[in-house]
Amino acid sequence: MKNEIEKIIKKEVPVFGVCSFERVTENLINCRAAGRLPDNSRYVIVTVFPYYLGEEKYKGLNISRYAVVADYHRVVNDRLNRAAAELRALFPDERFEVFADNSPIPEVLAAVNAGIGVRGKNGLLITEKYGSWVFIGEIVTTLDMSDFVAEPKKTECINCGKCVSACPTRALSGQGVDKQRCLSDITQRKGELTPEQEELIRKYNCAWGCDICQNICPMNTNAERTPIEEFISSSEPTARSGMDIDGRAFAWRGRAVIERNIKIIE
Ligand code: B12
Repeated sequence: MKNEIEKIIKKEVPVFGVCSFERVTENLINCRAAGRLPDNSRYVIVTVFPYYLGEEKYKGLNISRYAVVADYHRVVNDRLNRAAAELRALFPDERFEVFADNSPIPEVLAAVNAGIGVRGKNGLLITEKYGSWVFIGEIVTTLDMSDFVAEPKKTECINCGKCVSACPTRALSGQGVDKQRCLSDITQRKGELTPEQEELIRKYNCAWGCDICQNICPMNTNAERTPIEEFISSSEPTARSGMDIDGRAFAWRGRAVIERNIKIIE
């Protein structure tokens, strides 16, 4: 049965691991999606979707790399929903709930506990093969998956501190991210920005998100390119005024925010 489960998941996603639900219960994120958590959740099947495309695909870049590819919320949900449907057919008495980003699961913590990678000082998951250029999604289940659980060998990065020093807003302390300071968060805020915030967006030429702490990371140097077809076939490194935002990672925030930022950098 273990092989069959593995085959179903691997058909949709190149890397996965399993951590017990207990490992994340103390840190669950309070959100609406938490209502979908099964009462007797036992395991989290944590999956990662690489998105690095190779440097040549980032010419003219004015958004962060994760927003260059098709909206990962759709890609991850579509693929994991397919896997969950097959798992439900195999185990009709068990529950399989799919989450990605908009999730009560602290995804980096779950991925580290599932042995998929280490946590960087920038708070992000860093995998051996794809670096930190990965999205995380998960299937929470009531199925006994104890056979899949393996203790992580390593949980923390090489600790060089380059991300902490490179962050222009000093959002990184080494313990995690200060959301209020993080430039990625600033680019996503609604309404008017302060002149200092506008200057940051202009200086780093980023209309959406921020990759400074990942670009500097030595553990990202040899990251492999994504094998995910939906990401390879749909990349667009430049955001322009009046563009079609449907299917892009910033669409959920509405047109006004991305248009405001484009105006700042143009
Ligand atoms: C809210 C959010 C943001 C906010 C706030 C970030 C934050 N960490 O608070 C903002 C808008 C700033 C943001 C920015 C980004 N985000 Co974001 N974000 C999230 C989201 C939705 C929730 C994060 C959260 O609130 N976690 C809970 C808090 C309490 O976690 P924490 O502060 O890290 O605290 C934990 C640690 O301190 C940990 N801890 C302490 N010591 C140790 C030691 C070890 C060894 C371990 C394992 C843990 C640990 O315990 C705490 C509880 O888990 C997650 C998706 C999810 N559901 O997890 C995506 C997510 C973390 N984001 C993601 C991405 C891609 C980004 C950006 C790179 C996007 C960009 N290019 O602009 C940036 C990166 C900025 C950065 N350095 O974090 C990815 C990360 C993928 C990866 N490789 O790790 C996620 C997982 C989404 C996804 N599904 O792929 N994000």
